[in-house]
Amino acid sequence: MKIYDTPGFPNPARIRIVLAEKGLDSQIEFVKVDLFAAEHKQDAFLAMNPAGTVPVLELDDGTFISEGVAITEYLDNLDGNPTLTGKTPREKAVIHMMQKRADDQLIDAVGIYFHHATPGLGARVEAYKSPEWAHRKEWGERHHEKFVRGMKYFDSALKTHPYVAGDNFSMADITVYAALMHAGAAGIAIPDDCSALSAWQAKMSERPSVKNRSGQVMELPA
Ligand SMILES: N[C@@H](CCC(=O)N[C@@H](CS)C(=O)NCC(=O)O)C(=O)O
Repeated sequence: MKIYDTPGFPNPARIRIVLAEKGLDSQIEFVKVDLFAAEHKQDAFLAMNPAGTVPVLELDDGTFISEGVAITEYLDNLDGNPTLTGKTPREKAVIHMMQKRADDQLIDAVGIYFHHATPGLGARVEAYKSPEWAHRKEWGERHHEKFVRGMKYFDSALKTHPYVAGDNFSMADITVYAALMHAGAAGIAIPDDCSALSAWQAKMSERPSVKNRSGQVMELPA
């Protein structure tokens, strides 16, 4: 199997954490995609993922799978013992519900803020912002507000149970963690009153699948 991704970026980080959780790292060949050079917007990449985003998983039979949830479902079920996406109908439903909230309120929101209200990946990749920059910036700022509301929601959820989807670690935790990682790189901090979210983030940082990613930090153009 191959993963096309960019080390240090938040959505690729989700899958790298999944691979570590499942002990699958050694079965993967990583192919680096240069986001700053807009490699993900070229025809060769768009043929693998028309959305033009990383990560993409390529199976040995040539099938391309994009979208973090789909890739996670595939990798988690390979060994017949899903530990991240739920075993029972109830577990699966709750994990997917929280995952969707984490996507919508956090990781997608911070991404929209980053791409529309900040220089994002730089002029070459973000050229589509022009000439409506002011309008798009407001759109981005609204998603900053949405992201902050999302952090408060997840803080309240984590006040009543240890992990995002309940008593067990799941892909929803990985998504929230990656979203906070992106927020940190974009200059958004966890609000002081979100103590449960901060404590959970500190606990997540100590998890081997997360901790061992040292050196993979999102680097933005100066
Ligand atoms: N919903 C997608 C989101 C992927 C995504 O937005 N990836 C970012 C990197 S963290 C990307 O490729 N951004 C480049 C761009 O939007 O131009 C997923 O789950 O994989």
